[in-house]
Amino acid sequence: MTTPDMTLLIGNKNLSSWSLRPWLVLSHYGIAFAEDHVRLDVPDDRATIAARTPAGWVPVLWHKGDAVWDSLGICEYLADLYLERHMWPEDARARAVARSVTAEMHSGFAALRNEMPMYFSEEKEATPSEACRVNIARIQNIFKDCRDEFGDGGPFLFGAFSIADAFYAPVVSRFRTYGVTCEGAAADYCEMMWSLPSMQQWYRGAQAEVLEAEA
Ligand SMILES: N[C@@H](CCC(=O)N[C@@H](CS)C(=O)NCC(=O)O)C(=O)O
Repeated sequence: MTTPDMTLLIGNKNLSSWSLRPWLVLSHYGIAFAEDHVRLDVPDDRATIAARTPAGWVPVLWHKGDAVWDSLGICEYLADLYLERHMWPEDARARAVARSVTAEMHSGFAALRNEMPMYFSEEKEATPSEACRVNIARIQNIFKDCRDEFGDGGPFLFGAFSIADAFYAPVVSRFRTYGVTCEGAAADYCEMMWSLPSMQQWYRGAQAEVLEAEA
């Protein structure tokens, strides 16, 4: 077996929502890569993270000796590198909306992030503020609108899997963890995403980390 020329440095699978995004893109498309880890819940690893990452956070992709960082920077890099995989939708209008909702997730939803941090394999409780409820409603509308308008041809937001799905994957987990109920197309989308083999693989990794920490 040849060693993959890509290594993705990620944080804890249970906690690192930013790490999940490029990991899911690589895994879903079956691209060979090695995984390397830092622990976000171990204070000593702060120095490791600072020493091993250009911007002081994970994820970072190492490809042929060069670093690419930030979840969106990495996914864009992969989309360029593997043009034939169509990681963004082929249709120009769908692609524009996919980029818009991905950017919206990358730069927004602060209340949701703060009040419902990702715990991929655990059940948690939260009492969402008004701002958080607005975030949740907006995301549910994104799921419904994308499925309604662009969902022909597959079960994902834009039919076929795209980078947009990877960016919303942590929210699918948060909705589950915190018992946020969705209806109709949004509920179907969340169920489908949760049952994806790559999401379940990440889940098993997250579960193993939690069990190890408890042991
Ligand atoms: N905008 C960055 C955010 C990355 C980020 O915040 N990563 C967190 C883990 S999920 C991190 O590395 N934190 C470093 C630390 O806690 O010391 C991205 O999209 O990759």
